[in-house]
Amino acid sequence: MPKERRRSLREAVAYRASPLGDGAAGKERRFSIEQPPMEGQQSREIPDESGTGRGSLVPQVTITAATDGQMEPTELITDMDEVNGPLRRKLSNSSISSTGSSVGLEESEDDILSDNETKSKGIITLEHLGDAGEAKPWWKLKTVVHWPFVASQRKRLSWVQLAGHKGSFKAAEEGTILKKYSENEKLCFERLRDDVLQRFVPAYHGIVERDGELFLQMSDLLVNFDGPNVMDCKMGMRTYLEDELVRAREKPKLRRDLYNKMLEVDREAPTPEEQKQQAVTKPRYMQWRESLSSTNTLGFRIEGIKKADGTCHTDFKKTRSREDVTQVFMDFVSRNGNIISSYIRRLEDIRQTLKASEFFMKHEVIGSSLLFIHDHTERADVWLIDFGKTTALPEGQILDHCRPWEEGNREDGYLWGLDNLLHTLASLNTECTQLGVHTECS
Ligand code: I3P
Repeated sequence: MPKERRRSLREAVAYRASPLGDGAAGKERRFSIEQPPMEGQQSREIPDESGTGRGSLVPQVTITAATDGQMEPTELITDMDEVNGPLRRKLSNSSISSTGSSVGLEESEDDILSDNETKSKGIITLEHLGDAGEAKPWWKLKTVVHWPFVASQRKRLSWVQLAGHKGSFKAAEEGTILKKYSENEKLCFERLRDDVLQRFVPAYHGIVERDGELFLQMSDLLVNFDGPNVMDCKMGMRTYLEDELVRAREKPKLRRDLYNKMLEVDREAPTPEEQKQQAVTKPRYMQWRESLSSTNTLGFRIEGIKKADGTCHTDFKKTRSREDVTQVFMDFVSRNGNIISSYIRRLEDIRQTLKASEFFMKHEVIGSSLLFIHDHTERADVWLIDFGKTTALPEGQILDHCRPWEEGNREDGYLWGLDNLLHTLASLNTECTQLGVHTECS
């Protein structure tokens, strides 16, 4: 059985179009939403570890599906002792010190993984709601409890995960998704609650348990789009933590799965020694990936694209030059000037907010993505996602996110990448180029 993979996961997003059908027999479930309690509902306070003393007031409804309800039982975690106790052993992520100065990504370098352990990319159909038009029990029940998402529920849902670890996401009630628990990501969500960046990150709804596993519940960013096109860009000039590098140096762990992934892209890439051992270390693989893609040259790389027509593209490992990246963006936005302008405005807003953000100043942001979403109505949005490897700096240290990285300075090149992203979009149509974009790093 493949070893369970954990840690930082790319955002999964729901896409309404493809059919789905099955689903586990959900007998009983409880759930949380950030709505004021409705009549007849109970509310429970979820303990808040952010230190702000603010817990979130969450209404709860207990639903018993009449027959073959399609949602799996989801248990809202209300007692952090549960998390810190038995469930902790099942956590899908490593622990991290509260200052972030030491990170324990215990399984990232731990052994040679089995060959069949792969990343999951592309369209994934999860157990989720059936066609409400067919009046499934789940749908009826929601009507009974005056569920707030009545109209949009009448659609079939399937999901697309553009990058990240297999099985990282589960469906949740309409408007939210469940992502495998990461202590680090949870801490980030809690800190972001009080930061100006909050409006650019998915709303965080707390921790839930399902089938003995913990998940972070967050808003589904695609919920207001009609046939969304989605692009995931991993930000920064570096995709591994300094800590990972140090640990790999102190105690190198060889990974056959990464060696095989390397071979898939370029049979000549491994050195003679690596060929002999049929394995590479993770930093070696990550650095090779960065140099092959635009991470090192532009400070971001394209990880995956899901188009409204249902096609999914994740093979951008060798998309490196500015020209290649520009071409991919051009296809993604179908040369639509309005969408390009909206993306530029949103990115400039994000840039300004990042500059003002205390959270951003005090964190090394590694492996985080910008998620671009637009649809045929020309609605376009960009969100900051995936904080599994975003790490707090030691007290007193700050980053400017523009300077080049030297080991020890923990710079991540996030703003430099964002500037390059802005230039790429601005170059897509003359009108935008004439307007110019405001950047500082590049
Ligand atoms: C993966 C990618 C992920 C990384 C993962 C790599 O490579 O770099 O970001 O996970 O490491 O295998 P690829 O994109 O080529 O599939 P983390 O960011 O969580 O480190 P992993 O195999 O140790 O999960």
